[in-house]
Amino acid sequence: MEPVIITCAITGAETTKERQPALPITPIEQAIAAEEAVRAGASIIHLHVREDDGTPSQRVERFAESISAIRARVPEVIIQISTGGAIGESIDNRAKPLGLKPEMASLNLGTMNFGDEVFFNHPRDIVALAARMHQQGVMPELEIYETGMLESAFRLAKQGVLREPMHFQFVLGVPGGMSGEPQNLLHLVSVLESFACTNGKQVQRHWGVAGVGRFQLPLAMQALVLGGHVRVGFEDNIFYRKGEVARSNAQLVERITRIAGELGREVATPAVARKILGIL
Ligand code: KMH
Ligand code: ZN
Repeated sequence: MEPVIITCAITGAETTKERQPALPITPIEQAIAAEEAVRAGASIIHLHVREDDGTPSQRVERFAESISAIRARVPEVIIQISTGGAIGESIDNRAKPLGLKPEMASLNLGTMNFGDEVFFNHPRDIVALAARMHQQGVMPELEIYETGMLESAFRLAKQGVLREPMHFQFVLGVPGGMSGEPQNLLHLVSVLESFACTNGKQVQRHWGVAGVGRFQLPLAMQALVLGGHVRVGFEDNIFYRKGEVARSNAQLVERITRIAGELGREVATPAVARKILGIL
Protein backbone atom coordinates (compact mmCIF):
# COMPACT_ATOMS: atom_id res chain seq x y z
CA MET A 1 0.00 0.00 0.00
CA GLU A 2 1.12 3.54 -0.63
CA PRO A 3 1.98 5.69 2.40
CA VAL A 4 -1.03 7.27 4.08
CA ILE A 5 -1.54 10.98 3.54
CA ILE A 6 -2.91 12.59 6.69
CA THR A 7 -4.84 15.82 6.20
CA CYS A 8 -5.58 18.01 9.16
CA ALA A 9 -8.66 20.24 8.90
CA ILE A 10 -7.60 22.54 11.72
CA THR A 11 -10.45 25.07 11.93
CA GLY A 12 -13.45 24.61 9.61
CA ALA A 13 -16.34 27.01 9.40
CA GLU A 14 -18.78 25.54 11.90
CA THR A 15 -16.77 24.59 15.01
CA THR A 16 -16.88 27.20 17.78
CA LYS A 17 -14.35 28.21 20.42
CA GLU A 18 -17.10 27.68 23.02
CA ARG A 19 -17.26 23.99 22.17
CA GLN A 20 -13.53 23.56 21.44
CA PRO A 21 -11.38 26.07 23.35
CA ALA A 22 -8.23 25.00 21.43
CA LEU A 23 -9.79 25.89 18.05
CA PRO A 24 -7.20 27.95 16.10
CA ILE A 25 -8.77 31.18 14.86
CA THR A 26 -6.11 33.83 14.19
CA PRO A 27 -3.35 33.39 11.59
CA ILE A 28 -0.74 32.83 14.29
CA GLU A 29 -2.92 30.28 16.11
CA GLN A 30 -3.49 28.52 12.79
CA ALA A 31 0.24 28.53 12.04
CA ILE A 32 1.04 26.98 15.44
CA ALA A 33 -1.70 24.36 15.00
CA ALA A 34 -0.48 23.58 11.48
CA GLU A 35 3.11 23.19 12.62
CA GLU A 36 2.12 20.85 15.45
CA ALA A 37 -0.06 18.82 13.09
CA VAL A 38 2.75 18.49 10.55
CA ARG A 39 5.23 17.45 13.25
CA ALA A 40 2.65 14.80 14.28
CA GLY A 41 2.40 13.41 10.72
CA ALA A 42 0.04 15.59 8.67
CA SER A 43 1.14 16.57 5.19
CA ILE A 44 -1.90 18.60 4.08
CA ILE A 45 -3.62 21.41 5.96
CA HIS A 46 -7.25 21.93 4.89
CA LEU A 47 -7.74 25.62 5.56
CA HIS A 48 -10.75 27.77 6.43
CA VAL A 49 -10.10 31.18 7.95
CA ARG A 50 -11.91 33.27 10.55
CA GLU A 51 -11.98 36.89 11.51
CA ASP A 52 -10.58 37.68 14.99
CA ASP A 53 -14.05 37.35 16.55
CA GLY A 54 -14.35 33.81 15.16
CA THR A 55 -16.69 34.64 12.25
CA PRO A 56 -16.02 32.43 9.20
CA SER A 57 -14.42 34.43 6.40
CA GLN A 58 -13.52 34.00 2.73
CA ARG A 59 -11.57 37.28 2.65
CA VAL A 60 -8.55 36.87 0.41
CA GLU A 61 -6.36 39.04 2.68
CA ARG A 62 -7.21 36.82 5.64
CA PHE A 63 -6.31 33.68 3.69
CA ALA A 64 -3.07 35.37 2.58
CA GLU A 65 -2.19 36.22 6.20
CA SER A 66 -2.85 32.68 7.42
CA ILE A 67 -1.02 31.09 4.51
CA SER A 68 2.06 33.21 5.04
CA ALA A 69 2.01 32.57 8.82
CA ILE A 70 1.78 28.82 8.15
CA ARG A 71 4.50 28.98 5.47
CA ALA A 72 6.82 30.80 7.86
CA ARG A 73 6.61 27.89 10.31
CA VAL A 74 6.18 24.89 8.03
CA PRO A 75 7.24 25.82 4.50
CA GLU A 76 7.00 22.21 3.32
CA VAL A 77 3.31 21.61 4.07
CA ILE A 78 0.64 21.38 1.35
CA ILE A 79 -2.03 24.01 1.94
CA GLN A 80 -5.50 23.18 0.66
CA ILE A 81 -7.88 26.12 0.84
CA SER A 82 -11.61 25.62 1.20
CA THR A 83 -13.93 26.76 -1.55
CA GLY A 84 -16.81 25.36 0.51
CA GLY A 85 -16.61 28.19 3.03
CA ALA A 86 -19.46 28.54 5.47
CA ILE A 87 -23.09 27.75 4.68
CA GLY A 88 -24.72 30.73 2.98
CA GLU A 89 -21.47 32.26 1.64
CA SER A 90 -21.80 33.39 -1.98
CA ILE A 91 -20.07 31.33 -4.63
CA ASP A 92 -18.11 34.42 -5.74
CA ASN A 93 -16.65 34.83 -2.27
CA ARG A 94 -15.99 31.12 -2.01
CA ALA A 95 -13.96 31.27 -5.25
CA LYS A 96 -11.94 34.38 -4.39
CA PRO A 97 -9.08 32.76 -2.42
CA LEU A 98 -8.22 30.73 -5.54
CA GLY A 99 -6.55 33.96 -6.70
CA LEU A 100 -3.78 33.10 -4.23
CA LYS A 101 -2.99 30.02 -6.33
CA PRO A 102 -2.75 27.47 -3.51
CA GLU A 103 -1.44 24.01 -4.34
CA MET A 104 -4.84 22.46 -3.58
CA ALA A 105 -8.43 23.52 -3.02
CA SER A 106 -11.59 21.69 -2.09
CA LEU A 107 -14.31 21.28 -4.71
CA ASN A 108 -17.75 20.23 -3.49
CA LEU A 109 -19.60 18.02 -5.95
CA GLY A 110 -23.24 18.72 -5.16
CA THR A 111 -25.99 20.45 -3.22
CA MET A 112 -27.22 18.82 -0.02
CA ASN A 113 -28.91 19.39 3.28
CA PHE A 114 -26.20 20.13 5.84
CA GLY A 115 -27.66 19.80 9.33
CA ASP A 116 -30.50 22.33 9.42
CA GLU A 117 -29.13 24.28 6.45
CA VAL A 118 -28.69 23.81 2.71
CA PHE A 119 -25.21 23.72 1.20
CA PHE A 120 -25.64 25.00 -2.36
CA ASN A 121 -23.35 23.86 -5.14
CA HIS A 122 -24.99 24.60 -8.47
CA PRO A 123 -23.73 22.43 -11.36
CA ARG A 124 -22.61 25.54 -13.26
CA ASP A 125 -20.60 26.73 -10.23
CA ILE A 126 -18.95 23.33 -9.83
CA VAL A 127 -17.89 23.42 -13.49
CA ALA A 128 -16.65 27.02 -13.23
CA LEU A 129 -14.66 26.33 -10.06
CA ALA A 130 -13.12 23.20 -11.60
CA ALA A 131 -12.16 25.10 -14.75
CA ARG A 132 -10.59 27.87 -12.73
CA MET A 133 -8.60 25.41 -10.62
CA HIS A 134 -7.26 23.66 -13.71
CA GLN A 135 -6.33 26.96 -15.39
CA GLN A 136 -4.44 28.08 -12.31
CA GLY A 137 -2.72 24.77 -11.64
CA VAL A 138 -4.61 24.18 -8.37
CA MET A 139 -5.31 20.52 -7.65
CA PRO A 140 -8.96 19.99 -6.68
CA GLU A 141 -9.83 17.68 -3.83
CA LEU A 142 -13.27 16.32 -4.71
CA GLU A 143 -15.52 16.47 -1.64
CA ILE A 144 -18.07 13.64 -1.80
CA TYR A 145 -20.91 13.39 0.72
CA GLU A 146 -23.00 10.73 -1.01
CA THR A 147 -22.79 8.31 -3.93
CA GLY A 148 -24.53 10.58 -6.47
CA MET A 149 -21.75 13.12 -6.08
CA LEU A 150 -19.17 10.45 -6.87
CA GLU A 151 -21.07 9.59 -10.04
CA SER A 152 -21.22 13.30 -10.92
CA ALA A 153 -17.45 13.53 -10.58
CA PHE A 154 -16.94 10.76 -13.11
CA ARG A 155 -19.48 12.38 -15.44
CA LEU A 156 -17.46 15.61 -15.23
CA ALA A 157 -14.26 13.68 -15.88
CA LYS A 158 -15.82 12.20 -19.01
CA GLN A 159 -16.70 15.71 -20.16
CA GLY A 160 -13.11 16.82 -19.56
CA VAL A 161 -14.09 19.19 -16.74
CA LEU A 162 -12.16 17.16 -14.17
CA ARG A 163 -8.79 15.65 -14.94
CA GLU A 164 -6.63 12.82 -13.71
CA PRO A 165 -5.33 12.10 -11.20
CA MET A 166 -8.64 12.49 -9.36
CA HIS A 167 -8.38 12.91 -5.61
CA PHE A 168 -11.56 12.15 -3.66
CA GLN A 169 -12.39 12.99 -0.07
CA PHE A 170 -15.39 11.06 1.28
CA VAL A 171 -16.92 13.27 3.96
CA LEU A 172 -19.21 10.99 5.95
CA GLY A 173 -21.45 11.75 8.89
CA VAL A 174 -22.91 15.14 7.92
CA PRO A 175 -26.64 15.07 8.73
CA GLY A 176 -28.08 15.23 5.22
CA GLY A 177 -25.31 13.19 3.59
CA MET A 178 -24.26 9.56 4.01
CA SER A 179 -23.52 8.53 7.57
CA GLY A 180 -20.16 7.11 8.61
CA GLU A 181 -21.28 3.51 8.92
CA PRO A 182 -18.55 1.16 7.61
CA GLN A 183 -20.74 -0.21 4.81
CA ASN A 184 -21.10 3.31 3.37
CA LEU A 185 -17.36 3.69 2.94
CA LEU A 186 -17.12 0.19 1.45
CA HIS A 187 -19.90 1.07 -0.99
CA LEU A 188 -18.23 4.33 -2.05
CA VAL A 189 -14.88 2.62 -2.56
CA SER A 190 -16.45 -0.12 -4.64
CA VAL A 191 -18.37 2.39 -6.80
CA LEU A 192 -15.16 4.39 -7.21
CA GLU A 193 -13.25 1.30 -8.27
CA SER A 194 -15.92 0.24 -10.75
CA PHE A 195 -15.93 3.67 -12.39
CA ALA A 196 -12.15 3.89 -12.31
CA CYS A 197 -11.59 0.51 -13.97
CA THR A 198 -13.96 0.28 -16.90
CA ASN A 199 -13.23 -1.29 -20.31
CA GLY A 200 -9.70 -2.17 -19.22
CA LYS A 201 -8.93 1.53 -18.70
CA GLN A 202 -7.64 2.70 -15.34
CA VAL A 203 -8.39 6.22 -14.15
CA GLN A 204 -5.66 7.53 -11.86
CA ARG A 205 -7.33 8.18 -8.55
CA HIS A 206 -6.83 8.41 -4.79
CA TRP A 207 -9.30 8.61 -1.99
CA GLY A 208 -9.39 9.64 1.62
CA VAL A 209 -12.06 9.77 4.28
CA ALA A 210 -13.12 12.50 6.69
CA GLY A 211 -15.46 11.09 9.33
CA VAL A 212 -17.61 13.64 11.12
CA GLY A 213 -17.98 13.50 14.92
CA ARG A 214 -17.99 9.99 16.37
CA PHE A 215 -17.28 8.53 12.92
CA GLN A 216 -13.83 10.12 12.66
CA LEU A 217 -11.76 7.41 14.32
CA PRO A 218 -13.53 4.25 13.02
CA LEU A 219 -13.54 5.54 9.44
CA ALA A 220 -9.88 6.49 9.70
CA MET A 221 -9.11 2.94 10.86
CA GLN A 222 -11.07 1.52 7.93
CA ALA A 223 -9.18 3.75 5.49
CA LEU A 224 -5.83 2.68 6.93
CA VAL A 225 -6.73 -0.95 6.30
CA LEU A 226 -8.28 -0.41 2.86
CA GLY A 227 -5.40 1.69 1.53
CA GLY A 228 -7.14 5.07 1.65
CA HIS A 229 -5.99 8.37 3.13
CA VAL A 230 -7.24 10.03 6.29
CA ARG A 231 -8.48 13.45 7.38
CA VAL A 232 -8.84 14.42 11.02
CA GLY A 233 -9.11 17.75 12.81
CA PHE A 234 -11.46 20.11 14.60
CA GLU A 235 -13.42 20.97 11.45
CA ASP A 236 -14.96 17.50 11.58
CA ASN A 237 -14.58 16.38 15.20
CA ILE A 238 -13.60 18.06 18.46
CA PHE A 239 -13.36 14.97 20.68
CA TYR A 240 -10.48 12.65 21.45
CA ARG A 241 -12.92 10.07 22.79
CA LYS A 242 -16.51 10.16 23.98
CA GLY A 243 -16.91 13.00 26.49
CA GLU A 244 -13.25 14.11 26.23
CA VAL A 245 -12.52 17.21 24.17
CA ALA A 246 -9.20 16.87 22.28
CA ARG A 247 -6.27 18.98 23.51
CA SER A 248 -5.16 19.95 20.02
CA ASN A 249 -5.49 19.08 16.36
CA ALA A 250 -2.07 17.46 16.64
CA GLN A 251 -3.35 15.03 19.27
CA LEU A 252 -5.81 13.67 16.68
CA VAL A 253 -3.08 13.42 14.04
CA GLU A 254 -0.66 11.70 16.44
CA ARG A 255 -3.14 8.90 17.09
CA ILE A 256 -3.49 8.18 13.36
CA THR A 257 0.29 8.19 12.92
CA ARG A 258 0.70 5.82 15.84
CA ILE A 259 -1.94 3.36 14.62
CA ALA A 260 -0.67 3.54 11.02
CA GLY A 261 2.74 2.51 12.40
CA GLU A 262 1.18 -0.44 14.23
CA LEU A 263 -0.48 -1.51 10.97
CA GLY A 264 2.76 -1.20 9.03
CA ARG A 265 1.47 1.72 6.96
CA GLU A 266 4.05 4.42 6.37
CA VAL A 267 2.96 8.05 6.86
CA ALA A 268 3.60 10.34 3.89
CA THR A 269 5.75 13.42 4.31
CA PRO A 270 4.54 16.45 2.34
CA ALA A 271 7.08 15.61 -0.39
CA VAL A 272 5.80 12.04 -0.64
CA ALA A 273 2.19 13.29 -0.60
CA ARG A 274 2.98 15.59 -3.56
CA LYS A 275 4.37 12.62 -5.47
CA ILE A 276 1.37 10.41 -4.69
CA LEU A 277 -1.13 13.11 -5.66
CA GLY A 278 0.78 14.21 -8.75
CA ILE A 279 1.28 17.75 -7.51
CA LEU A 280 4.22 19.17 -9.44
N1 KMH B 1 -18.33 24.28 5.77
C1 KMH B 1 -19.07 23.36 4.97
C2 KMH B 1 -20.42 23.91 4.64
C3 KMH B 1 -15.11 22.50 2.11
O1 KMH B 1 -14.27 22.94 2.88
O2 KMH B 1 -14.95 22.50 0.91
C4 KMH B 1 -18.38 22.99 3.71
C5 KMH B 1 -16.96 22.62 3.80
C6 KMH B 1 -16.43 21.96 2.61
O3 KMH B 1 -16.26 22.85 4.76
ZN1 ZN C 1 -13.78 22.44 4.91
